[in-house]
Amino acid sequence: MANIAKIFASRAQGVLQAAARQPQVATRFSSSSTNNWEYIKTEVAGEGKNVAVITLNRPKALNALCNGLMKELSTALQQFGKDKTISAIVLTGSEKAFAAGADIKEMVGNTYSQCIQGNFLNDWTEVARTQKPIIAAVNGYALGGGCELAMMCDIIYAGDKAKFGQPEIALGTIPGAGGTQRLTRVVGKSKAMEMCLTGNMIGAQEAEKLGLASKVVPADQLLGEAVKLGEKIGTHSNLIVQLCKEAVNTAYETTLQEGLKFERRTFHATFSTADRKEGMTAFAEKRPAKFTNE
Ligand code: CO8
Repeated sequence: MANIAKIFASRAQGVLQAAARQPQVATRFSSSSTNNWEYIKTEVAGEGKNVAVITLNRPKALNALCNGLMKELSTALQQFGKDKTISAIVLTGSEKAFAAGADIKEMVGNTYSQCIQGNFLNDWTEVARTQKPIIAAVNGYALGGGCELAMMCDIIYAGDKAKFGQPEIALGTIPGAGGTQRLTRVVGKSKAMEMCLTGNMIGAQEAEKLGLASKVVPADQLLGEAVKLGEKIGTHSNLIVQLCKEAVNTAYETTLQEGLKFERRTFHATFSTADRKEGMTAFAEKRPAKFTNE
């Protein structure tokens, strides 16, 4: 919220100046009915109010991902997923911590049979299931489940003081929500092994160099840049963006040949949409496209 307030303040200093240096971000509270969140905050940002911002809000525990928080996050994602006015979702935390991992104190007494029978982790899959693009805006610590949560998102923007790590090994356990799998696919075996076996953290610049984060920005500009990215994605057809996201994700799930086949068929499928026709017609007529998400 503090970051959003800063963005508001800079807009008030002068619209032209803000346009040149800062993303133009307006916020309003979501019109969804379930807004009595305990562990998160939800807002809608951007000039067109089409970018949802979900802020993890458990500052005293560095946004440790307790069951209650993960349930709320899933609910918010489902609500924004169904909201036709929302084009992209930004997931963020505080300046000190995106999330310092699963809640260790909550997990400490768990037994194997409780994990199995309680379907432990079930509430962690919603981020990866969401059809709309999700941008993780990571300031501070993204550790353990926090790093895994960021990796479930589609794009990671990092504040310049962000720290990523999989420190589960020091707790006598291993990553359980993608740390040994997604991290390895992104940074390769040697670096993933080093991070998972030592628990050592890497900084934002290294994360960018390794392809874990796509951009590093000064911490106080992170949320604005992430919203700006969501707005840029939102200028395109939401329908085609979803198809494109699905095609890129398929690269992680299948062989190259199968992935290329899926991509080709999806490309062909865009020719059944009004937005493909509008996009190409608008180009030929030298005018901006007006997409209808049909
Ligand atoms: N769980 C619970 N509480 C936490 C967590 C956490 N992961 N991280 C921090 N906190 C709490 C601290 O206990 C402390 O609470 P209190 O004030 O009541 O003592 C408060 O947050 C502030 O933390 P610190 O005082 O430790 O702050 P520092 O600035 O000194 O240190 C660190 C910051 C380095 C981030 C430190 O807090 C730390 O090492 N945290 C734990 C990091 C970690 O090990 N994460 C991995 C957790 S295991 C995991 O994520 C497994 C994922 C598996 C899949 C998901 C399953 C659900």
